[in-house]
Amino acid sequence: MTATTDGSTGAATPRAASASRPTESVDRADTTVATSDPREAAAGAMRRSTAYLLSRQDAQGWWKGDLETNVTMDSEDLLLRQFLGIRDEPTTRAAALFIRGEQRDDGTWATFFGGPGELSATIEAYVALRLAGDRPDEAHMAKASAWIRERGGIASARVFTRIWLALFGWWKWDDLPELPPELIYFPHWAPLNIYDFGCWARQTIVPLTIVSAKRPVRPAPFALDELHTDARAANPTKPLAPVGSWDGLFQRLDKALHVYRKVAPRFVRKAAMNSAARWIIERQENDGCWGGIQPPAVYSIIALHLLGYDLDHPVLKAGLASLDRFAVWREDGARMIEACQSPVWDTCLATIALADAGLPADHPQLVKAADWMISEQIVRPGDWSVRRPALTPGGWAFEFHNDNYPDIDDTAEVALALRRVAHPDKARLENAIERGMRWTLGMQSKNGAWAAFDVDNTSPFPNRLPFCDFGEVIDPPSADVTGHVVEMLAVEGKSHDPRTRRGIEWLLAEQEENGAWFGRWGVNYIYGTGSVVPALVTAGLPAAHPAIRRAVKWVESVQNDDGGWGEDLRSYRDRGWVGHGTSSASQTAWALLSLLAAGEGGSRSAERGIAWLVENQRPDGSWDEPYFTGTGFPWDFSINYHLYRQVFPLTALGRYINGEPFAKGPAAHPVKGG
Ligand code: R03
Repeated sequence: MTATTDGSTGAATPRAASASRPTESVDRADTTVATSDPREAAAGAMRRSTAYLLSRQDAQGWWKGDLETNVTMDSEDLLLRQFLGIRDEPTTRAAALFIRGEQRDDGTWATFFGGPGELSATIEAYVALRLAGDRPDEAHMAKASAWIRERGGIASARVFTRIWLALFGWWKWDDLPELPPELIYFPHWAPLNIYDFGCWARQTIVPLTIVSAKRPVRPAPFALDELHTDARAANPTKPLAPVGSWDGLFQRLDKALHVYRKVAPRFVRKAAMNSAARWIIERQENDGCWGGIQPPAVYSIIALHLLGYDLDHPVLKAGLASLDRFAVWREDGARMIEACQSPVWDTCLATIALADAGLPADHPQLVKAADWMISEQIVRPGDWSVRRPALTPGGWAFEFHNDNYPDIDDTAEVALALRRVAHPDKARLENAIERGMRWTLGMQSKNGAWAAFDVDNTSPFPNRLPFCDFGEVIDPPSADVTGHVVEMLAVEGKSHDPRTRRGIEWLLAEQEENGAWFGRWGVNYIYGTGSVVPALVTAGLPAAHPAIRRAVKWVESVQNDDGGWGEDLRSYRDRGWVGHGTSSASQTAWALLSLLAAGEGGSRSAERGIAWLVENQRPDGSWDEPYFTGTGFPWDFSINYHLYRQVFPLTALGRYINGEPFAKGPAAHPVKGG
């Protein structure tokens, strides 16, 4: 279907299109690119990008770009070391170098490139620099502390920040929400049981129940008066919300829990903490980390240490060693902590990109990547099994080590990547894809869509807890993940399976008024739309379908004058930024993926987008991208995936030149100018 519709849409000639839009950058393209033929220029860019990406593969077959987030990671790392009594000078110096380098001119720290100063990040960074010996009266410190006080001081920071400060007596434990360890006893059908939380929140909350029960306070290495404001002036005791309201109910629940803490039978508490500890230890991964992400790892280490595990205990030793592997050392000696590592995700995306670029399916580097991905398939049950006890395992996780939490997004993309490789052991590859697909089908939520990690993780209660004031705490289905799954199912010949159809129906119902789809794990509507349009077309929706037409119209309507696309993180807060922002390589590529899948590869809009990629490529075949285009939690936590800027442009260039990967028949749009 792709091929037939393309014939007609590709008919608009570039000349005619450019005549109607006189201001565009045709001239610039002609002067900066070695050739005046846009297709030849694109092919050259594709070749350079292919060579660059091939050169970045690890000998074991994987790719991994840095996963850059913000200085809370580095600050908390120093606070953890301080708490455990293992903070050393070289580590402190290297972390402080990184943190100082991230400070903005106004004295604050942001949580993404170009973003506004953020209170909790600024407080954590300030405290970390004080640990490193920076004095409060130094200009950069005074500027930060003045700004913090202006914003209400520590009292106005998020719960996690205040927990870190409570560990040193800089904040009162009693002024934090209660997290009772008895939570571990709630059965999986009870409201607010740990399986009602998204897996990342669950893994974080269980150790924090122990910390919150123990309320440890280590001697503060210095006072922090400069970050406190008159608490009552800044935060006058707010009246509780009305009794009948949900907020009112949960506020009173928290008050009740503060009372319960004082009367809880000691043996119950102790047993609950031991159960929580067992739960944690059972979930430690082979490399010593927890869930492959920073928060569960640091809080699990603290919690177990508080229960008497000393730092030489194998569990803690491995845990601490795993944290060291989250450190990226930069050339200037600065040390950056990754929140998480993305090798599986990067490897499947790189494989897809290289296949799109026309690398032969049996290329040794693709076979090597496939081998590595197959070896990463998870064949044991995980926390997802609580809701799907009968489902056979077979998913992939995002990280090197996270066997307990495979995710549906990675599983769909790995299956799509494996499908592109001609592996000498065909049966092994087919078996891996088949298992991954079965697992994915089993993880469909009851609304017909797919979430990242769990099934039907949509309880309204977790979000109501006063504790939950940062990020997302549940894992409901999203359009971007569902798009990836539908594409994978379609490629595997399941377009007409009723389960795929339900996913498609859900996607069609989920399309926004403007024609776009929301981006839960990437910024933002450009990402969501770039996932859904190729999926729907691969599943057989004609490019002329009204939903596809509306999406194309939207994508074209938000193209920047320079030919690229960008969408600012503020789009998560402010409708005015939806689809708008400085052009970036990954977002330009996502917009192009929508257009190309919709048969618009011959359009003037697509051509200008391709020209943007060509013009902005560096001589070594790579792109630069300061903008954070990955989403951990909309607005609250953003990610700059350092490989996004390479893999997505290569996929877009490849599909522009070679056509859609799964289109039947000839290249998806006719070669022009020939
Ligand atoms: C892109 C698609 C694949 N995708 C997986 C993406 C994983 C992204 C990294 C996850 O890293 C995390 C960082 C976190 N921070 N804080 C939390 C957290 C979770 C994951 C967090 C927030 C609230 C609670 C608990 C933890 Br409650 C920094 C599907």
